[in-house]
Amino acid sequence: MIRPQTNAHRQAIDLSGVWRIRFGDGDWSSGIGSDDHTYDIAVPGSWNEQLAECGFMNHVGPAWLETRFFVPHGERRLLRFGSADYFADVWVNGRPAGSSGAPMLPFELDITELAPPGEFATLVARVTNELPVEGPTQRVTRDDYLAEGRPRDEYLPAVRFDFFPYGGLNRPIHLVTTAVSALLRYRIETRIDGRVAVRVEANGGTGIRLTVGEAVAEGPLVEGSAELQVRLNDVRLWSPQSPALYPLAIELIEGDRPVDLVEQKIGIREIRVEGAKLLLNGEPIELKGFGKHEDSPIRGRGLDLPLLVKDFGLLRWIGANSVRTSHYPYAEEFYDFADRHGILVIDEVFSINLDFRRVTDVTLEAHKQAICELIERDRNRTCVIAWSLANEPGYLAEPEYKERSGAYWNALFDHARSLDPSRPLTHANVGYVGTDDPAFEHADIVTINRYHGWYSEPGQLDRAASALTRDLDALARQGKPVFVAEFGADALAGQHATCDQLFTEEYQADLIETYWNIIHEHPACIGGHVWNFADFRTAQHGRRVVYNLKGVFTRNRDPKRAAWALRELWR
Ligand code: BDP
Repeated sequence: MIRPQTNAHRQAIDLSGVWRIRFGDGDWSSGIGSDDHTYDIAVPGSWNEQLAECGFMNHVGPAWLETRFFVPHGERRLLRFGSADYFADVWVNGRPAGSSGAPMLPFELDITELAPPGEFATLVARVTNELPVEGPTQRVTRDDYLAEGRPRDEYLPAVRFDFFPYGGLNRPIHLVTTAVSALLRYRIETRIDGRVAVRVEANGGTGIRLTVGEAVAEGPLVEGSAELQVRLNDVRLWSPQSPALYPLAIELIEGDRPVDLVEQKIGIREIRVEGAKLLLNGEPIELKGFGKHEDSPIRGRGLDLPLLVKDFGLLRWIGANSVRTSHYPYAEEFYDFADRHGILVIDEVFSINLDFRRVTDVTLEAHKQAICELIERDRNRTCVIAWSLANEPGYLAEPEYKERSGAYWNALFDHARSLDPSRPLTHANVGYVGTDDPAFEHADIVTINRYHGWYSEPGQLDRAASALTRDLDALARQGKPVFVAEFGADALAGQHATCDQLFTEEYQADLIETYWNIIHEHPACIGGHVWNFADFRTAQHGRRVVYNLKGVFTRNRDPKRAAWALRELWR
């Protein structure tokens, strides 16, 4: 799948705007009507906060979204969704156009036959934010909570994770036109000696011209694919200090004229694990940064470009060099910023808190599919330095996790490695599972999330520090790099105390500083990510005051005391 773009050969029309929405289980595939049950909805944007006053804040289930668009001329006409949260079926002019794939990832539908050029067409998408029971992130219902005997753990909306299950079309949707002869996909490999190899697949055409910076190569297409290589002279390597990017262009040639073109920017860098070190361009690198969320007031998970500008400015201000896309693939625009700003990304698949009592073969297949689609989307990204295959599986400390997950991880890590042997693999381990997590055996980087000093040893930083050191020492015996992907404390901005007190700005800053000093000094530790960059909305629950307040910035991006402390530590 090619990222939507406009040039002499292809056109991408952004369908963002005000659409109409209707909630419910009926069939509105040929049009949602215009009665009192339809509402305005801005796309991209989640329906929850936008339509809270109409009663849809906590809506989990289907919604029907509709827009009308003008269909320009172009031999092939495609609809390209950045994502649909979490699943969508689409109709154009009342006829089925297709469905989404793995949640939080793009999908493309060929609507050439459904939408004649020179006319308006109607698009209806049935979007649901309901998860399947057997998915890599599993559905939970109120009844499940009760059956599990944990009524105090009930969340509204019901979820197995600690962020809001926003629904809707949260990323841009494009109408793309191309010629019938068109580029279909490409795979870039770079080497720090300046070699850039590209494998291209195309429909039609006779040859490919590859241009990277000043270097050009041409080659024939054989059975729809071609492999080309160029070599850059005096290559400037990409790194957080100097995120040099080269323009890369792939042209599809038919006879002697170009019929398609795709362009992107690419950096030249190498990422490698050696012993307990993570090497970027051959030098050890310490990861300093955050787990984030796609979350902002009113938009929910909807793409918000001003927020991206602000967040990347704040990452620089605070001295961070990396982010994990906790707990799902982010919008492609995020990776554009990361490539340009030199932010290293641990790219996480949408698999959170897998409960192994409910894992089946269907779960494994869906998990593999999600990894496949994630790697397909992001493999050409310079910023992506590792794949995270799951967050906190076995989080209920269910005995089934240790008994049954070995074979699951074996299959999953093998699968990811076969798709991309060039990047390290990891997963984020939960404290309840402990340091003998069966997934560690397969991971290249041993990653942990730890809340000593918060959920355990509350308010006791000395005990928290000893517990963290014990964990790191135990993990270091594996001889692999150890990474702390989450640590942190909630702080209500403006809450203060003179002694160690949960929820105060002082305690959050002190805890983060205590952890950072241990992480920074530990020989096996390659760095840490504070949980979280900013406060974020989560489902209603007795342990949360509207938001998860572990942000070092508020949801509106004002700094808490911890932000200043980190700036001091990191810059
Ligand atoms: C971790 C989860 C993260 C939560 C965090 C917390 O990975 O999603 O938000 O705990 O409790 O276990 O704040």
